[in-house]
Amino acid sequence: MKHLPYFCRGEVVRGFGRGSKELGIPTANFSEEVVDSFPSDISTGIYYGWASVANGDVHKMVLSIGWNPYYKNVKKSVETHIIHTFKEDFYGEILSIIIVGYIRPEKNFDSLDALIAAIRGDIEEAETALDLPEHQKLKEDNFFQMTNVSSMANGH
Ligand code: ADP
Ligand code: RBF
Ligand code: MG
Repeated sequence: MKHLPYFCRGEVVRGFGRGSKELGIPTANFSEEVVDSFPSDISTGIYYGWASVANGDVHKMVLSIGWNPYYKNVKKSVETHIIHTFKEDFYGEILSIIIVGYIRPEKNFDSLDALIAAIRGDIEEAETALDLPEHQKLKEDNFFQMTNVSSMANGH
């Protein structure tokens, strides 16, 4: 798929405030500037990859790019669910991600339960795919070692 792997870094901002509460699946939202910096022709939909918060450990993640048809959003969002249990929220921290693979397009659902079931399926698919050797290499990528702004200019 065009644009993959895609490297991205930015601050975690407050989103719509319904991720963890309603779904039990918190999603770290990127700021509008980061969302607008994405290639305009990158497909909306659900992806998997690697994520690190504030220079911490690298974890598996699933990512949603798009308009969340279930909630009829007008503004495009980029939301990362990290497959890891964190002790605390990390609003304001820098989130680094590598988007590795595409799972499916965004869909509308008849119920919240159906949306949650679909996301659970995405997480399973991500868990399996990211165990492949070719994806393990990206987990070790230098991108996760360089976190200050000047190194970003030299890197990806
Ligand atoms: P919001 O609508 O503000 O994005 P969410 O309910 O989606 O709220 O929760 C997202 C927040 O939860 C993140 O910004 C982060 O601070 C926190 N969080 C805790 N654990 C995770 C996780 N595993 N993945 C993503 N965010 C998490
Ligand atoms: N929203 C949708 O409306 N349709 C989807 O198919 C959809 N798939 C998602 C898949 C994943 C892995 C994640 C993390 C989110 C997905 N969402 C989807 C977004 C979800 O609606 C959003 O996280 C909540 O609205 C919280 O902001
Ligand atoms: Mg969120």
